[in-house]
This record gives sequence, structure tokens and C-alpha cells, in this order.
Amino acid sequence: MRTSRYLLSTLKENPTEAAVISHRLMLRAGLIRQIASGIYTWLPTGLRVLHKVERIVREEMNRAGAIEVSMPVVQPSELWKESGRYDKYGPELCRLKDRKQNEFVLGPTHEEVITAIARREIKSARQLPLNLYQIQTKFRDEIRPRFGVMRGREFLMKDAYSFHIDHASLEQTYQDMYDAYSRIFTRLGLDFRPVEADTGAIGGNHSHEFQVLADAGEDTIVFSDGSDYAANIEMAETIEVGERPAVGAACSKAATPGCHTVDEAAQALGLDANQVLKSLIVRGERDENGKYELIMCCLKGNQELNEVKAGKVKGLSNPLEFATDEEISAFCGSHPGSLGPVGFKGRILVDRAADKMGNFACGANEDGYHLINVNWDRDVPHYEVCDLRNVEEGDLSPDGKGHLHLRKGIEVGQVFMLGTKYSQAMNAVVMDENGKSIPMEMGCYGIGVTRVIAAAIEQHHDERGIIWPKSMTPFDVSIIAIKPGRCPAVHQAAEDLYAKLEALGIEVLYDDRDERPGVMFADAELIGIPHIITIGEKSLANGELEYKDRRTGIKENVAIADMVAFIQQKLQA
Ligand code: 9G3
Repeated sequence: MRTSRYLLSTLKENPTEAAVISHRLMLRAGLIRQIASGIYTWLPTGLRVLHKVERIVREEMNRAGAIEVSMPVVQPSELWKESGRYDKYGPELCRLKDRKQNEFVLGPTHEEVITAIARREIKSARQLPLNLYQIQTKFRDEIRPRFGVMRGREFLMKDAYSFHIDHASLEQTYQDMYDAYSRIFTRLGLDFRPVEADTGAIGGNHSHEFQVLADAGEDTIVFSDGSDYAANIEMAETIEVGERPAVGAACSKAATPGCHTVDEAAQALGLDANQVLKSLIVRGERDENGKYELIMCCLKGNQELNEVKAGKVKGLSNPLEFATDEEISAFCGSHPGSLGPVGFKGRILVDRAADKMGNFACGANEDGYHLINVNWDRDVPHYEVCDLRNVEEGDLSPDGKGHLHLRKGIEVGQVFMLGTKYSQAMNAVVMDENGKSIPMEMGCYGIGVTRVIAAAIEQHHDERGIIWPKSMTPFDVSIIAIKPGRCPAVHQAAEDLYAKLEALGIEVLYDDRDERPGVMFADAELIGIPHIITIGEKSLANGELEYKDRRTGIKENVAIADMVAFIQQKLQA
């Protein structure tokens, strides 16, 4: 490709709206341009990368026996009403109407559509297992799109859906997809970890996420240094150690005027935060009249409530909802800063670590007062112990092997066992061997194809720009001709080399702009082309060309006659 007949679109200045390096570099290198919040155009250089990622995804999905389809982005609302999800999602599900006022959604995912296809096209169990996939645009009206394509509103996803006669068959495909994902992310040159994940709102009962380790990641993943235990923090567990201290003096009231937080109360009472109880009020699940009770969650003062774990506790709202200050004052007679379990009239859930506290302080359910020397059982006779907290750095691994470490991750893929949630709701059934009609077991498997590119840049860049993993690079080689207008020999040598490399199927960006060398060099490094060849008058006089390896920065002079073979050898390395 000649830059004189290409759309390079590199930027000199740092775009101020980019908060993470991948977003900044994707704009500066001319890969994407925002057309609206969370919605992007892929410019030529970015599209070349996107196509490479898609090719690897397709190769591995096909190798795993999945079959490609393409489903519509615009989906009839009837299907979402059948699955019961039309009213379950808020404004994140973009709804629209056609000219006849028929209701549609812009597909954020395709469980409903694929199940509607399966119930018509799969007539016999002999057709199972069947794994169908697509690479298709999704739309999710995120409330706060950010980080460029890492969290956009319109994005490209490879989503696959498998259908099975029984759970054993689903487990096999789940494993096949898990292995295919490991191959895909390895071929893409990513440093990734599969981690146990929460199945979230989509139901089902088993899931793994594929997380790319990066500080810009929005997810927190947890893994043990003594085993292969790894989980999203939403799921991660630990083993609580230690025993309750012996019960001390009777509990008593202490004035703590103006103390609304654990730290303020700890300070006022001369205690550590982990000797003060943190008490939060959440809503129970609604009954048929929409009524719900208020429930207290108690944690060690220095630990954090895990909302996903709490939402799973029987009888709690899921997703978890916190009570409002008004509800709290009305029910407890005090503000959130002075709450405690002593005398609380509702259910009391105590985190397993908090259950090991003794002689602790907690709110007195009276503004401006705390209780000290409080002990479970004696002062709080009724409560339930459950796992409510986020694990922390250094906690014991739940398998008892090693300790836990926390890292930020970018979720680039997820595999789910869906069970019969959709096939039951939408009547996608087959005849089993006894002639009984049963809903098909389903699995679903997603990869964020556009997000993968941002994740790769987060892991592969330096101060000069992107350094592509070789499987994703938009071009293999950059040829930079220095002042070809002034030196015909330079121009000729560049044209010759360009023709030879192109003839070999090597992807070349030939910078034939009459630009200052520094600008052309900076662009080649910004775009991240792995092999950069400079053709200048001086080196040419010695019969040589200059080569630079973008990743290592190593430069070397190569005889003109050897350059093609030199590059071929580099590309095979
Ligand atoms: C919605 C909206 C947002 C959503 C969903 C539905 C996430 C939704 C989960 C999945 C699960 C898997 C198949 C490929 C892999 C992921 N956000 N999810 O279901 F209506 Cl607005 O999409 N789907």
C-alpha cells in the first residue's frame, strides 16, 4: 500500500478525551474515529487489524466444529417478550419502532434469535449437538461509554450458541469452546487468564471469563499463588481463619457525635476499623404486591460488601438494591452512620469474617451513639452467617493452597452453560430417546472482537506507539524513502523493494510522501509496524538499507541484495 493512495489519518497531538493508552493510540494511529458517544468508524488501518482478529476467531471456531451464521441486529420485540427479558432490561436495551409501529430492539446479544431459529430448524436429536456462531454488531446503550472501543455502545462480538440433548453433551462443547478460546487468545499474543465467573442475569449455572491482564481493566480478578485457582472477584472466595476473642465486659453506649463512617467511629473510640462493625441496609426481594423487607448486612469495618454475593443470598433483591436513607431512618430510627445489629428488627446477615469479631463496636441505632464491647449471641441473638465480602490481597485461597492476589483485567471472552432457560421459555424442544419432548440444553460463548484490539494495545505499546503482536499487525513492513524527489536512486530502490515484497504477498506500507524523515518514522512507529526499512541516499551509496525492529529497537544495515531474504527470515521468526 502506498501512503500517497491510502488514508493514514495519524494524529500528532494526544486526544484529550482519551483516558486510557489504548483509546489514545487507536485515535492517534488512525484506527478509529468516534461518530457519537460509544460509536466508532473503523478507518482502513484499524479495519485491517479487525479482519486479522476475525480470521483467527473464525479459524478456531470452525476447527472446534462450530458453524457460522449471521443473525440480524434488529430483533422483533416478541422474541424478547417470549423469553421474559423485554421488561427485565432498562434503557440499556435500545428499543425502536418501524413505520407500522411494530416494536424492535437493537440486539445486545442473540439468545432469543438463535433459540427461535433452533426451535424451527432442529427437529431431531440426531442433529445435536449443534454449535452455531456469528461475528455481528451488538448495541448496548451503556450509561457511561468510555475507554474508546473497550466499553463502547456499538461493538463487534463473536457470539456462539450450542444446543444439546443433555448436560453431558453441553459440558463437552463448553470444554471445546474453553480450549478454542485459549488457542485464540494465545494466537492473538495476549497475556490472559481464564477465571471462574458469575453467570449474572443470563441465568445458567456455570461460566468462565477470559481476562486480559491490564491496569486499565475494569474487572478485578483474583488468583492463587499456590494453585490454578482463579476467579472474578464477584465470585472469589476464601477461607476465614482465627477465632472469636473471649466475651468481655457488657456492651455499653458511647457518645460518638458527628461520627458517620467506620473510620470516624474507630477514631473517636480509639479502635482499629476492623474492631468496628460496618452495617448496611439492603432491600429484600419484592413479594407479589411489590412489598419488600429491609435486611441488615454486617461486615468487618475495613472490608467491602460484594454485591453479587449478597444478591445471591436467599430473599435478597437481585441485583442487590440498597435501602434509601429515608427508608433507613423510618425503619431504624437513625441515619445510616449509626446503624448496628443490636435491637435491629429485621433479618441480620453477618459475613463470615465479621462472625469472628468479638467485643466490637457498632452503631447504636441512635444518631450520635455507638455501642462498644458488643458480642454476637449475647447481644445479638438472631443472625445468619454468610459469605458477603470481597476477598482481599493475601487472603487464603479457597482450595487451601497459597494466597490470593488481585489484578485488574479486561474481559475479552466468556463461556456460559445456559441450561434450558431459553429453550424452556421459547419451547425449543426435541424428542429424547423415550419419545418424550424435552427442552434442549444450551451453552453460549462470546468474544469481544473489537475490545480484543484495545486489550492488545494495552499490553503491547511503548512511548512511541503501538507494538502489534505479529498476528494482528495491519502491515508487516514499512518502507520509508527519504527525499525520493531529490534522489532518483532512493526512489528507484524503494519502488524495487516495494514491488518485490508485495509480489511475495508481504503486506507493506510504503511511505512515499515527500515528508520529513522524522514524521514518516514517527508514523511507522506509532502505527506499530514491526519491521521498518529506511532508504536514504547515504546508506544507498554503500549499497545498504537501514532496518529497525519496532519491538526491540535494534537497528542494522542490510545489503540491498539481501534485504528481501532478510525480511522473509524475520517474518518467519
Ligand atoms: C441485554 C442487554 C445487555 C446485556 C444482555 C442483555 C450482557 C445480556 C449477557 C450476555 C451473555 C452472552 C451470548 C454471547 C456471550 C455473552 N449484557 N448480557 O444478556 F438486553 Cl441491554 O450477553 N450472550
